[in-house]
Amino acid sequence: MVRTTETSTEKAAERSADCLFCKIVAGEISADMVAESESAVAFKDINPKAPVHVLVVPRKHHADVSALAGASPEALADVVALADQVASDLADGQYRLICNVGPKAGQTVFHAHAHVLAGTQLTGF
Ligand code: D5M
Repeated sequence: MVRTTETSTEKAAERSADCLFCKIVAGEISADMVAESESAVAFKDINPKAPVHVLVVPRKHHADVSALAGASPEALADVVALADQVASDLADGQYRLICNVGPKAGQTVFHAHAHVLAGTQLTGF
């Protein structure tokens, strides 16, 4: 099926009021930006767990990566591609990619994001 118009789900996903990462994407709250693409931005985590700890965030609002995957697999692929680029630019291209989905997984910010951890020998899981 050829889609010629945005679905209502996609329109609703543009932005969510009071979402911290929507405000960072919009430039209303500052962050240490390291990379960007058409559909995603990457900035340093405020509470780093590794020498390189970057969050890759889709520009459009989705509550978590599960919602992002359902609404826009292409945007999820863009998040992974930007994470890969960040790991090559800021480290040696070896990295761990973590997506927390839901409070039980430790998600605290309910705008989809991927943690890129790199720059050291990572242990544990
Ligand atoms: O990860 C949410 C992450 O978001 C957590 O590691 C802290 C980070 N965070 C929170 N506020 C900021 C700002 N203002 N800048 C950069 N990073 C931030 P989660 O997977 O939801 O637990």
